[in-house]
Amino acid sequence: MKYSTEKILITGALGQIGTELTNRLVAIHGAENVVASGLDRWDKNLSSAGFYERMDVTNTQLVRQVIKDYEITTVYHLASLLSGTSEKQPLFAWRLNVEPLLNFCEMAKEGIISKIFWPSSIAVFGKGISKNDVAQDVVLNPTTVYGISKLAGEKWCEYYHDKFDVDVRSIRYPGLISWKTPAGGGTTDYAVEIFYEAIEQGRYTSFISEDTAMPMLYMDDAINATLQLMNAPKESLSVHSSYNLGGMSFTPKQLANEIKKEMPDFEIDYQPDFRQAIADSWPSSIDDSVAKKDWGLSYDFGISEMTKDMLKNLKNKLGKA
Ligand code: AKB
Repeated sequence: MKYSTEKILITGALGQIGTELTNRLVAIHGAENVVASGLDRWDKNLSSAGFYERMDVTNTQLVRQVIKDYEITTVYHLASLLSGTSEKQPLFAWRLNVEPLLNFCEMAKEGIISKIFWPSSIAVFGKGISKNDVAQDVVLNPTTVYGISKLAGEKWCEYYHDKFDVDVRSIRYPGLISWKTPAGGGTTDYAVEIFYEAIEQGRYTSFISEDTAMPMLYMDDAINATLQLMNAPKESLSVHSSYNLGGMSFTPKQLANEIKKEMPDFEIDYQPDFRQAIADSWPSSIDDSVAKKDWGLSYDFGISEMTKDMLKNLKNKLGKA
């Protein structure tokens, strides 16, 4: 049993970020202090949390009850619909991506919980903004349902912080690459699918065109950054909407070339679909110097370290080592 002053609730705990973040939080705070939650049945092989609540995060009363029952102090609110899926279900995306965040901010305002983490995305930038090294403080002009919901969420975070001193912290995640849990419904998902297909089929058809660069981040770096931000002293934080996080930047062709270094027979072709327009409206690279200055953001993985690690772990997972 570990002593911890924090009691943590994670929403979307069986998702791509949720599974890995939950296990890291358990290692730090102990299973008895971590409550995972989500819509799916609990998979104990995926999640080492001490408790699991199967709940719909849009059910305000149920969420409040769970917070009360477990005496939750800190919420990592990850449940969200990503960019591709949001275009297909715009009204549901708005409801899921914005309303539960407001519920958590209200609970923090009422003093029921003390800290919230909420993920934003590079989707907030949008059209008319320069493509490269996009700064922290540019005008935001999202053209996607997902980007609009994330921009609204950011503004709500800032509002609750400025007006009610709510401690809500956020990162604009780029595309996230991981091998433990697949991504689902995003525009940057090609950079995960490509590894599965490379190992299983030796080839991949990309739904993003060969020369479209997007910012990407390996999951280990994403989890480290999230915990660094959450552990930073409150006084050191100058951004209360959401911090830029750039990671690395590459195109599908550059990623395919990295894979070919490890698997010389790997082949790729390109058939862009509706997600190409989403990618075209996003930045190619991001300036994250404010996060580096405020809370010491740093990365361990570049494209080649990430590619080697992905292939090694995924081959083991898929029984193709
Ligand atoms: C998506 O592609 O929708 C996400 C994101 C960049 O927020 N991975």
